[in-house]
Amino acid sequence: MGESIHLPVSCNKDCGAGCPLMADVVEGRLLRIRDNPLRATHMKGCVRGYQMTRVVYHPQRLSSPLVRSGPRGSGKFREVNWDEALQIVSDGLQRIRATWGPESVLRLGGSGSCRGALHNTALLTRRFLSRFGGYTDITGSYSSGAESFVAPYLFGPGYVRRTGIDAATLSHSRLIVLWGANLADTRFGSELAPRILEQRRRGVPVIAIDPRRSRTIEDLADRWISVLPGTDTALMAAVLYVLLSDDLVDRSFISKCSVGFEVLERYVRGLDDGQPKTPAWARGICATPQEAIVELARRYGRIKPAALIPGLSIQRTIGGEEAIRMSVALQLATGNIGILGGSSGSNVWGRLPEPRCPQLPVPSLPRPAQIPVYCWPDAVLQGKAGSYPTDIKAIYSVGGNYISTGSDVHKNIRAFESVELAISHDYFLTPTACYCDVVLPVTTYLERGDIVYPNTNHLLYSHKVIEPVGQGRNDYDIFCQLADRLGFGQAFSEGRSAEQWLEHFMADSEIPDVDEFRRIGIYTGAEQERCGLSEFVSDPQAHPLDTPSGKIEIASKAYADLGFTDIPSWRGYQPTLEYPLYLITPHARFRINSQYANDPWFVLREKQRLWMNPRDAEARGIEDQRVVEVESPQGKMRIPVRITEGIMPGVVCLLAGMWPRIGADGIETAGAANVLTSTVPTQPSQSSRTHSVAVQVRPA
Ligand SMILES: Nc1nc2c(c(=O)[nH]1)N[C@H]1C(S)=C(S)[C@@H](COP(=O)(O)OP(=O)(O)OC[C@H]3O[C@@H](n4cnc5c(=O)[nH]c(N)nc54)[C@H](O)[C@@H]3O)O[C@H]1N2
Ligand SMILES: Nc1nc2c(c(=O)[nH]1)N[C@H]1C(S)=C(S)[C@@H](COP(=O)(O)OP(=O)(O)OC[C@H]3O[C@@H](n4cnc5c(=O)[nH]c(N)nc54)[C@H](O)[C@@H]3O)O[C@H]1N2
Ligand SMILES: [Mo]
Repeated sequence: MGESIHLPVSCNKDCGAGCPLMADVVEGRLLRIRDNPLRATHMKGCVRGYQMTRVVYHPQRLSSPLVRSGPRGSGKFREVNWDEALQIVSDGLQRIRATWGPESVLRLGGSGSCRGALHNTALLTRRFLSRFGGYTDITGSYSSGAESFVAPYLFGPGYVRRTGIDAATLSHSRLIVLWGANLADTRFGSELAPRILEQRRRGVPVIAIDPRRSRTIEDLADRWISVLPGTDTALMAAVLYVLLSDDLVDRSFISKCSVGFEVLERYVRGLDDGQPKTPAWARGICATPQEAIVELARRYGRIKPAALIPGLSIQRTIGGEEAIRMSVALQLATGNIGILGGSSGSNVWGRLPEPRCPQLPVPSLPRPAQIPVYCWPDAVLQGKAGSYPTDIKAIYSVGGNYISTGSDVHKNIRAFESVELAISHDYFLTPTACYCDVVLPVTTYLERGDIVYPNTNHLLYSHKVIEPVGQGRNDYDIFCQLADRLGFGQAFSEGRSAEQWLEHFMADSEIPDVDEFRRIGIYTGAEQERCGLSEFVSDPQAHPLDTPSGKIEIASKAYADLGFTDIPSWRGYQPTLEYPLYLITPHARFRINSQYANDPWFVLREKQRLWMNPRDAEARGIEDQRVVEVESPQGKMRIPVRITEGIMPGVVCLLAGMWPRIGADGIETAGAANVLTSTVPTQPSQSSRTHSVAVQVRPA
């Protein structure tokens, strides 16, 4: 037996988890990833972390820099050495800057490595392009664009460090409502699902509201309430109607902590529009049975404290802004904000401050031009003529696979085809990399050290446990080498190696014993039961919010000035006669966005199928496992169907993240959901609406 080492690591991925893991390495080869034995008992990793060995030693992993040798998208590349690749990139960038100005370079990506202090794909690219002289950046997020947009109107700009809960506080909850949250799969921290399961075992009711029977409903919840996608605001309004009629609202809490509730009450009672938002009204919109709405409202109104945890799904819909605002109104009406076991704000991402430890700084100047991420292909294709701030001539994509993960794959491809230069850093030749001119192979998190922020009151240390595979280099080192060639090497690196940056961050952190931190891999902040807004709720006068009123703004004048109602109100999205089915595209258990979609081990565990209710299948003469044609205004797909009662009638489901495979006839056959989705965003946030898609399905 050769030398064997065991070192703490942490996935640097976008499931909000940042799990404390342990890597077992023998003779320089990664053998296994398991939970860090020194973690707190409720922290648990998942299959995507444990199986990372498959990614590290994947037969398709890029081993050398690539330069395109055929048409974009053909997948034809020649291998070149690093010197040549870096020279081509720096010459290309210089030419673009000289001809069109630096802002003609668009930064894309960011989800690849997103929790690290240094090896953070978004921060590194921003820092590099700032030093380059400027660029066009993407703003908002695919994940939570609508939620982040409305939160300041509700809680003030300071919401970022004020709202949110620690998973441990759920041990005080006597009811848990998972509203469009599939935490068994999507996680949002290593502790949330284990904590909910523990409560469930103690007899705490767990209700899940979802158009489909997700794994959360199988494993964590004891009650499934179905709802048509994008109609949660109407369902919530009806819950509020029952709370008001049964006198289950906490009037003194409401007046102490908020403004505008009386305007919302008029809306819910239908005093101005003549339409009370009754369960019968909601059933007509949501297809949720009336009894289920009444039962939900009575349980939520009577059992205290109750944690209502919205998933991000409810806001990736047309009108998703209002679903988030209405979910805050429900938490407020029942007095569940700012109390242990309740919920505090309306997000599953922990937003309370992490322990202090700096990360790679991004210069504030020059300020990049900005485009909403959800509309990036429109900005590329239309430029200034389409009222976007810049004309894009080059794309620099680091840690993203936006041809697959952006909505409207066909449009994304046209956008990449339209630019003069496209560069990608990745460890696979993704569909996006296939449309680039130069692809630079990078390391995975196991091949470099980093500090990871898990979005809880912890910091994690992730060691470099193996040498880079093939010729892979760290994004940081690639940018240093490019910056040297472009003449701003010192400004980019400040003379520090990657290791020296980490030491610099830790020296400036609250971690008392850095050696201990590296050894254990976990630093635990003192308070593990933090509850956002608790100070405010205990004394709103002494601890006002930074909203105009100092309180939670259920009616917001500033929001109304955008051309929408001051209170949350239902504005819906409904399928058409031509495209009569709602399509949802949730996140897959065995993928993280589009990652792992190129490995049969993961793909075979969750075969890509179109979920369809027997009623819809029968109406179309479709049999189980048969190939069907799915069509939206954006594209067509052929895919086998899975007929199941696990999805409600009128709705079909395709898990997100497959890499598109488009035939000569233009039809997609891998089940890549985004050939069907549209880049027309939800407003006013200009954000993602990947759960508001209308399609038709026929036998193929
Ligand atoms: N395993 C895994 N975990 C992940 C990710 C991943 O790809 N894989 N991605 C990570 C990222 S980047 C993000 S942003 C988050 C995403 O987190 P979420 O947005 O919360 O995840 P989704 O899977 O889109 O949706 C959650 C559940 O809501 C249901 N749903 C869909 N539409 C609606 C609706 O209109 N109303 C209601 N009530 N329910 C609806 C879906 O069926 C699903 O079961 O997950 C993170 N975690
Ligand atoms: N239909 C539909 N589409 C969706 C969603 C949906 O729910 N439905 N969800 C949306 C959401 S919430 C999100 S966040 C986006 C995510 O979309 P993306 O940001 O494109 O995320 P990933 O697919 O995870 O792609 C990350 C890429 O980075 C690479 N990578 C990983 N680590 C590193 C690294 O250290 N360095 C470099 N250079 N590369 C690295 C991976 O190999 C992978 O190719 O997708 C969105 N797309
Ligand atoms: Mo996301």
